[in-house]
Amino acid sequence: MADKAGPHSDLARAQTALSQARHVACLTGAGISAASGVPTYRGAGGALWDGLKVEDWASPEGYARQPERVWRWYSDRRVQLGGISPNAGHAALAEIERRIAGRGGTFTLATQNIDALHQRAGSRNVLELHGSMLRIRCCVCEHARQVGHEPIEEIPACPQCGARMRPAVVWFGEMLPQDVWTAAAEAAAECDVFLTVGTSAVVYPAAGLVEMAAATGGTTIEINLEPTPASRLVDIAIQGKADEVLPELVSGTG
Ligand code: BJW
Ligand code: ZN
Repeated sequence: MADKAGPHSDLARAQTALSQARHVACLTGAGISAASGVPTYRGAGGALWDGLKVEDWASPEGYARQPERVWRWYSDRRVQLGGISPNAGHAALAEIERRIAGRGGTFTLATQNIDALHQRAGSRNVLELHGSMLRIRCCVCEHARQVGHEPIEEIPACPQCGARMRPAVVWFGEMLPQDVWTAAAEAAAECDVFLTVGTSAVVYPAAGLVEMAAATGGTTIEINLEPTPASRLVDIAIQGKADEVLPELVSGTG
């Protein structure tokens, strides 16, 4: 749990930095959704699906090899997502955005998560670095559409070109959406405070956002259950659960 002992604790320093900040950027990962019941990929509480690592499934090669199995995996996850809710960590980030926007600043939330829980908690300026489980797109042409939480048993064919549809997420070896990445990189480079929350900080280019923020002089704060490669880069590393630490951070922030 975070050291809450006094005015010089990590939490107090983070609260002070956030109170004074005008431009705040945040990177989130699977750990922020853990308290909602979404399994993480790695680290404490990390999950394997059917005994396989995420790298085995989440790639264009994995989909080409076993399309039905990978499609079903995403369909099951989408259905599960319909039964869960954002947690206090998501709510706290939405509250930070309201406060910063209320005093004329900017808050940019770059998330690696594909679960749309930040938007459901009320966050507005969300950049989905790795896409969304609630969208599917054609493997060949530009066609894409939103989907809900109902199961889709069969892989649909693209209504425009007939090719196979796929989840509109970013798999290993694929580029992030260019406009989304550019906006996230700019926010990281220009912010006064950068928060990295619940990410193992091993998947690039997203993990590079912490390095960008650290290099340009903003105060960098990590919130994670355990140390990560980002821990040695940041000014303040708070060990604890995102759904507990973030509300505490907000409660002491103007
Ligand atoms: C809590 C908590 C609580 C728990 N409170 N904390 C070397 C070799 C091979 C490849 C590469 C390489 N170097 C770089 C690459 C490229 C690769 C990469 O980074 N690989 C590394 C694994 C080595 N990156 C890519 O391929 C990316 N594209 C790219 O680089 O394009 C350029 C390029 C193109 C062609 C060739 C080469 C380069 C794309 C990456 C796409 C990642 N996609 C996934 C799957 C999404 C779809 C799906 O979910 O199905 O995105 S992988 C998976 O990892 C998912 C996540 O967004 C991502 C990051 O994970 P995250 O969010 O950090 O979660 P975890 O589980 O790792 O960590 C959770 C953390 O929370 C832990 O630290 C816990 O302790 C903590 N925690 N509970 C607070 N309650
Ligand atoms: Zn198509």
